[in-house]
Amino acid sequence: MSARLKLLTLAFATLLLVPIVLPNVPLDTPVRVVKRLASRGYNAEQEAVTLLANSDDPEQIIDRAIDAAPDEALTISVDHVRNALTSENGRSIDRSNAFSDDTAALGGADDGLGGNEAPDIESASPVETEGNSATEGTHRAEMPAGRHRTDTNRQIERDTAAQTIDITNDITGQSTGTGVYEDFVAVFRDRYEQLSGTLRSRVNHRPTSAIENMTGGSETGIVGMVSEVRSTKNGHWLVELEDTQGTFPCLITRDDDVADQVDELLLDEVIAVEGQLANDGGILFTNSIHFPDVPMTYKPSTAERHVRAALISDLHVGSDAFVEEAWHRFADWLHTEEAQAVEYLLIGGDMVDGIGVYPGQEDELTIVDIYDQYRRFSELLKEVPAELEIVMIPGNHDAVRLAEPQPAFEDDLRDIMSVHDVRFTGNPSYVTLEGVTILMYHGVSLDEIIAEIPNASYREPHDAMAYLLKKRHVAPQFGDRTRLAPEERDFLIIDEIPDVFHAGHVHTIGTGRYHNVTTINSGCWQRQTPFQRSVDLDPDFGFAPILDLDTLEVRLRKFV
Ligand code: D5M
Ligand code: FE
Ligand code: ZN
Repeated sequence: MSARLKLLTLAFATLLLVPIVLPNVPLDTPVRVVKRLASRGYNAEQEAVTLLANSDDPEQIIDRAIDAAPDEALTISVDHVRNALTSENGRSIDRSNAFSDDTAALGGADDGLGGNEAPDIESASPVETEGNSATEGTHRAEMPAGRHRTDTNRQIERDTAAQTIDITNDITGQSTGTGVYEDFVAVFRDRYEQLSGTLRSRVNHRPTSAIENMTGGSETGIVGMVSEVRSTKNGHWLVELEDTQGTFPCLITRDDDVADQVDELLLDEVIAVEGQLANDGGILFTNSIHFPDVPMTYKPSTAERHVRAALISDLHVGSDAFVEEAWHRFADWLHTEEAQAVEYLLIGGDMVDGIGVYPGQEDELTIVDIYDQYRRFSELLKEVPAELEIVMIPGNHDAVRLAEPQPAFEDDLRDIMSVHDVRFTGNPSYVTLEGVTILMYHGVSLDEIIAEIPNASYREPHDAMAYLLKKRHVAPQFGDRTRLAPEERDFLIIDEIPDVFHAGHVHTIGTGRYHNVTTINSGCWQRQTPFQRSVDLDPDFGFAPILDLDTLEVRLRKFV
């Protein structure tokens, strides 16, 4: 058994199963109806919710509808409610409606969870893992099959008075770029100006135009953007640096310690070098490379009370590989006492699978209309407690512009997704929860980091994220994977040091610390797709990293 697996098993064995004691809440609004249904483990058709909310005694009708619903039903339908309303004893039910829309929506998808028999609450509690590495798939079978039902008539209460959210660096409504050449010049100039700031104070540097006139053999530094990295025929490295004055070649010799850092270099990132000019002055023999980086001494802020945030991403609703059962378990768990301190839910993009994202995608969709995908997503979001503060950024599968920075969802989609108290913001954004600043970024550039930097891997996505912190930019290399929309200023710079960096996109999970900044990649809610199988990408699905805002500890909870 691997060490990782052992840890998981141990965590599972020591999991505390707390009986839920919840106060009774009067029902009057659709939100309360949804909450109550969700706490009993049910989803409901929108029309059914309206009927229930408008009934004389919603509480009793809900109980009747649930009692009468077949065991396999996951969704309370309009018919269930009508039957509950019209039947004298509230027990008559049309069994032909046993299967809900959910079952149909899942189509041929098999999420490995088996049937829909409702187990008791304990056996379906999610596995909790501590530690900082990705998990293997082998323990998945340990979870009993079926829908987790919280069999209670009562709700847990969250005191939401202390919640505070502040959002900054949101491109939404501020986009000015038109994609012309001048815009690219402006955004690269801004990137250089901002990122060279801290580097300038750390090295004794000169502009490239001045270095050209210096005598051979002098010591100097350069702060520049990497415009080219190439190896020489002798196996040394030539790094071309560009500043506002011009470019200058820097040689890194093969056997020098500094050569190890060449592997980390990405085009378009801003670095500083120090070294000695060659005798003819035409090249810099490089002794050291400096990155904008996060200081090792960075002290993260923490919240003043025990409160938690669930950080998730990449649901891919509409995909036949979306793990709907795992989502229901997660939503149910949020209603339990164990999750009482979870007051925030951050969603890092790829809410839906989208349409036309890759060739042949239509064969892997159960919902082919983009609006229907968001409607379904919104139904699923209704299952989480209404008191949660929810923040969402878009990802590359979402219906916003693909180029980064991505603005938040537009009004038509906001209307669909505005359940509970949702805030929509751009990708990337800084989201400060009770003093803890979380940088949310979907993560498309991680594909580039993993492709370019030999030490970065899909297995340790949190370590790949650390390179972005080191470069102080969420998408350093402007290339074919990362599309950039030039704006007046570079919204992709990590100008403020976050306390927590949350990304997704790569569909693997991991958490770590880089110079005291907590890095979290939140995995996904989608089983392996045929494409991922072809490139041997084994996704971690059905996880929710839970972040303690008072200690910055992260626990990975599994719902599959
Ligand atoms: O991306 C999920 C992960 O899979 C991410 O690491 C990119 C990779 N992926 C998925 N489809 C492709 C294609 N067509 N080319 C290259 N890489 C891909 P997601 O954003 O969820 O699709
Ligand atoms: Fe994704
Ligand atoms: Zn993505």
